[in-house]
Amino acid sequence: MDARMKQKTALITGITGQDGAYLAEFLLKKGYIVHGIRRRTSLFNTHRIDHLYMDAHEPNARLHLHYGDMTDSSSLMRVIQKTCPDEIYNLAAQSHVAVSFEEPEYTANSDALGTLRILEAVRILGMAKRVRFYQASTSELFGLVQETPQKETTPFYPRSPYAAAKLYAYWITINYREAYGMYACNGVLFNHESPNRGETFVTRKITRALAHIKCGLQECLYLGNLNALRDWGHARDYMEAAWLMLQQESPEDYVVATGEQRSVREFVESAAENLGMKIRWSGEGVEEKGYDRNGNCIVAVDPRYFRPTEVETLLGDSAKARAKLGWIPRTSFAELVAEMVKEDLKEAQCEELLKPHGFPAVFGSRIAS
Ligand code: NDP
Ligand code: GDR
Repeated sequence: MDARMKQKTALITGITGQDGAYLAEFLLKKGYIVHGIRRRTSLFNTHRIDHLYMDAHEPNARLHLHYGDMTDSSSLMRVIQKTCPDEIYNLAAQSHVAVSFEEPEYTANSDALGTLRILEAVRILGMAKRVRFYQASTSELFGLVQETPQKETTPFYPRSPYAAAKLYAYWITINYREAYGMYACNGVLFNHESPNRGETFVTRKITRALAHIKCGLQECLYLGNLNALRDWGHARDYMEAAWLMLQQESPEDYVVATGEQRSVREFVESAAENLGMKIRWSGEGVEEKGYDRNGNCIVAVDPRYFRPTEVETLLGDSAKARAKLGWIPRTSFAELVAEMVKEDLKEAQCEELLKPHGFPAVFGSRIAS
């Protein structure tokens, strides 16, 4: 820890998710005491932060977990009161866009009202003037894009129940800033990935499936819209930007993006290349297929993964974050894909060794594909 810095306390909602794990690691390295809210699940959900955890009986333990849920005001109030944080990072959400069409009401409850519950708890507890609040806002707010590239002033046009819920969360954060003088910021983050990415998001689904195909554990990867364009960065880099937003003199909202755009198809090609596989495409639309050197179909379109309303293209302009926060994305697209493929190949190779001995899949679920 920087000796001049008073030891700070942070509370992270969504600490068991991709971003929560990177942020917890980052803050612990900076000397913070880190509290995280986890929800009760029937299976362990802490694998992303296990490496950071020390038994609470250890005198040096600085990571503490508390049960709570974004849909349960009293649990949020209790944890905030007990931990008395300097900074709150609100990362918890039903974060899957496609799933939000299946569970729109739950998504609104956890993502929109959940944000309100945290802000209101801070206000009721009389902490509005001392707590700094970060809201995990999203490029999905731009949806049907009105301007390219998208920046802080670009109008929003949400295209899913998830994005509509996040729009409420975005504005309620600004409202608490203006109404109660809270230090509250929106980080409008474009897609960010890592080997810790959930297995049903497209990048991880691709790297995981191609590694399985390489090891003879799977035959074909089924995807939806191959033409969707995204601005993909690394989660580790983006959590540094989230922290920087809470270290400024005054609270503001920032777009965080790489400024580079690629299609889902290009992501598949790049991942395949890392595995020494060359893909030859043939057909169009729902008939499009990707073949390996031996003529086996290893990628196919399945319309079940199409969304009722799609976000076709996103490309961010993070000039403000670069100028005011001094933030830059450190990881290139090629490095991101290589890191994800490397980790998924390791897992697939383990599974390849275990399978002949009758052991079931040890990493993730087959349903995730
Ligand atoms: P993940 O889906 O990996 O993690 C979501 C986290 O929220 C998990 O810890 C999950 O718990 C928790 N959670 C979900 N519902 C609840 C609930 N009702 N109560 C308490 N906790 C809950 O998402 P990411 O880490 O990728 O994203 C973090 C945040 O950033 C999300 O808000 C997301 O919407 C937003 N975002 C993400 C971007 C990205 O590209 N990754 C881009 C822009 C915004 P559990 O582990 O038990 O499931
Ligand atoms: P997104 O991420 O919707 O941008 O939301 P996702 O990886 O799910 O989709 C990106 C694009 O790929 C297309 N796609 C597929 N997507 C999935 N999941 N599965 C498929 O098989 C598939 N085939 C094609 C999608 O249609 C889409 O266009 C992520 C989440 O992390 C949000 O929480 C976050 O707010 C935004 O990024 C920024």
